Amino acid sequence: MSRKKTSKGKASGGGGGGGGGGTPSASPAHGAGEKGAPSQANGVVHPSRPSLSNSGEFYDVAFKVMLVGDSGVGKTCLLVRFKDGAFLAGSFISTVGIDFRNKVLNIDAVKVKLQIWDTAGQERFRSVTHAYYRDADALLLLYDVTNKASFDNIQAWLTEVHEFAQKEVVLMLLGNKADVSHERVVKREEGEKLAKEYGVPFMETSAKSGLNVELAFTAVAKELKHRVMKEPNEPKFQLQEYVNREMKGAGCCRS
Ligand SMILES: Nc1nc2c(ncn2[C@@H]2O[C@H](COP(=O)(O)OP(=O)(O)OP(=O)(O)O)[C@@H](O)[C@H]2O)c(=O)[nH]1
Ligand SMILES: [Mg+2]
Repeated sequence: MSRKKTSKGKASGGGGGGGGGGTPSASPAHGAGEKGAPSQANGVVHPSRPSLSNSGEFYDVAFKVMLVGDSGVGKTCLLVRFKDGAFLAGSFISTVGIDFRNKVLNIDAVKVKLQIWDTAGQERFRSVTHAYYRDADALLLLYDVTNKASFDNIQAWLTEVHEFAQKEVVLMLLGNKADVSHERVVKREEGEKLAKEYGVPFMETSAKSGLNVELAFTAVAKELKHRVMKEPNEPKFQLQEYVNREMKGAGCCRS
């Protein structure tokens, strides 16, 4: 594919097709503004239609990434940490409906725009979020290592993913709040075991300390970029191997 520099919004491919990679397995994100302001109709919150933005950075390819998981696991905090490098401490404000933020990463000299959709974990918004799965190129499925129920619900989340997402969606399981030690109820090994059972890459993260946050999004961006820009003889990108290598290199979290 050509790697024409494209300003924000111009690689727009309505309905998840066109532009960017142009393959169904890696449909680029729709062209969009920097921040989606949700609108409300009949009590149901919908994001505004993606709009063109002139304030944009340039990018080569764009993808949609969705954050899913129970309410309170830290989806919004993870996104804020990644986007702004800050932690939302204090009282918990549960997300209403769905919202997105854009971030451009430089992956092997290619500018990859991630349009990251932050979904509400609360049950009452489930039907709203289902509608967005189909266009997602990647899903980050979170649980909270201090909340056993959020871990037990991963199976149900995976069932939803298989029902509503594209077959080729890039999936990653994240055990968030790894900074908490005294209240931890899910061991890292349990997360690893579950991930292995379902064949999905896994790592623990902390939106509070920043542990592995950048790595999680970078790994997904690398996988997606590889899918659309792989040279014919280049081997397939191994997401879990990359993550393991990077975590070891940082000496951060594997005993
Ligand atoms: N210690 C710690 N607390 C965290 C971390 N991530 C989030 N929290 C806290 O967990 C609570 C919930 O975080 P949110 O990011 O709002 O959770 P959410 O998954 O977006 O929840 P919904 O929007 O309801 O789906 C907040 O009080 C955060 O401060 C983390 O990595 N470590
Ligand atoms: Mg939230």
